[in-house]
Amino acid sequence: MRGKFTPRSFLAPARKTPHSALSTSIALCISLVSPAPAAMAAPSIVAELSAASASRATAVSGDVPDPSQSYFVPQSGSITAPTEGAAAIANARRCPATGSSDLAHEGTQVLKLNARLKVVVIGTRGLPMPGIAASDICVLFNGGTPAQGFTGMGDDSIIANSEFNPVANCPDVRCIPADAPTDANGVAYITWIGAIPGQPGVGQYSSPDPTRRWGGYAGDIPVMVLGVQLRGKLTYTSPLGSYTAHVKNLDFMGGRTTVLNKGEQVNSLDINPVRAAIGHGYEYQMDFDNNGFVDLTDLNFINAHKNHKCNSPM
Ligand SMILES: [Ca+2]
Ligand SMILES: [Ca+2]
Repeated sequence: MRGKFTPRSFLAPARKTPHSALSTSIALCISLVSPAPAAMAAPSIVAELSAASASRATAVSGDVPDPSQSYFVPQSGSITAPTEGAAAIANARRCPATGSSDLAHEGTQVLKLNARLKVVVIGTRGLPMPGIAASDICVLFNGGTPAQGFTGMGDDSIIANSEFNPVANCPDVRCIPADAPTDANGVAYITWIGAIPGQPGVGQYSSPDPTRRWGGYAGDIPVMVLGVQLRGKLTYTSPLGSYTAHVKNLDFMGGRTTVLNKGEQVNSLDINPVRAAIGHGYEYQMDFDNNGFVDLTDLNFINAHKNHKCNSPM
């Protein structure tokens, strides 16, 4: 579909159930490395972490994040004059190889121009919440699919696990944390490729974090702060709920069953649907440059990453 964007474009469907339970004072932000996937769903563990988050929120600011005032926005470019909205989303695209193994493509093709989320945390008293630890601010993955035994409050179609993708040595990712704690204005950044230490919102392209590789596409990845799920805005002036957190991925097919070593790689299963979409119905997740239609530019882009996986190219 050629033409203008609508907010609906940024609310791409996610293959998961609603996270209604998260709107209470809730849960957690689990840093990396899960135990056995199913263990994440154990009620006792969730309850324990929930209490820890709430306690920490109170200790930090005497308040908890208010999801009706807090929000996140897709950005790219500089911190002082950021790009937001559709143009920023165009930079939030990745290959599962992105990391130190694929320097040639970083910054120019994938997760480029400091593609990030800006997170603004306002407490229930209406005041910014400074000093929230980076690890308490998470883009949350379960790590795999329910069919693979992964459950929890994170996204359930992102593939980010070594258990089912051992040959390519794919990392176990559960939380993409903020670059730094919230500042005096309650602002933090989640730079998708990882940030330069001491420079939140500025991508670390020279030595990207190899533990941030993942496969699969999801249109609505939970963004959690101290256990509270926030909603997104397309730009800072847009209404709450006008954007859902997502990163387009050249690997969007495969790896969601229990068959080993099928995930987090770009091959014909991903490329053929892009070719087939040209001239047909619009497929948002295949519109890698986010210009409103799928064409040869998108096909050439994915073709250039054929056979890339977590550990290749080296
Ligand atoms: Ca794939
Ligand atoms: Ca396109």
